[in-house]
Amino acid sequence: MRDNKNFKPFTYKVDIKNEEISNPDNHIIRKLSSMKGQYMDEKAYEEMIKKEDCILYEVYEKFAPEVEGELLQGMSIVHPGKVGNEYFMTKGHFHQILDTAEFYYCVKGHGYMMMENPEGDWAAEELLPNTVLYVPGRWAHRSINIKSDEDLVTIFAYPANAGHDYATIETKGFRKLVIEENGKPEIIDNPKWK
Ligand code: S6P
Ligand code: ZN
Repeated sequence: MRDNKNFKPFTYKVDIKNEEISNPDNHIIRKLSSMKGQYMDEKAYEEMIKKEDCILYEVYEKFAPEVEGELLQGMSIVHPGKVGNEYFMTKGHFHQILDTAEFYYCVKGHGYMMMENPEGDWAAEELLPNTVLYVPGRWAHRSINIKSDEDLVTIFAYPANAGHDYATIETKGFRKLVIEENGKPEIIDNPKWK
């Protein structure tokens, strides 16, 4: 939808227990195979994918016209698990229109949002139920689930015309990674960061 002249107000229900929103317009399922080269331990990745191309995360979207001023919304669900000692996470992206922000509201689980901007700053904010996270424009963002037995579930909203730049992160990676060390999450430098 490129025009919002006939777009009407709407409501939808958020079902936290079943991790669903009512009448989603889209359901994205991202599997291990879509994350090639993104995890630090490539051997662990290859061994895991040989066994099963498992689901890492899912997104339910509510569309809005892709014009300035509208908001695209949805629910993001990162499943628990690790590749080697690195937690399951989203691909992560900059918005194509770099100066566009995003709102996140965590409803379930425990994790981090890893963020960085082209100016060289990075930030990792903890996500727990009822935490609201504001990702300012210019900041790439990736959700990371640090629980071993529960999904990380967030509600998000961002400008519907923002678009996604996945290529920058696919090539460079994030500066920092979140891994498990002695049973606890640790933020480390990404040895492959370019
Ligand atoms: C979109 C927003 C989220 C993510 C989702 C999956 O701008 O940040 O809907 O799309 O969490 O992450 P990714 O990096 O695969 O799009
Ligand atoms: Zn985003």
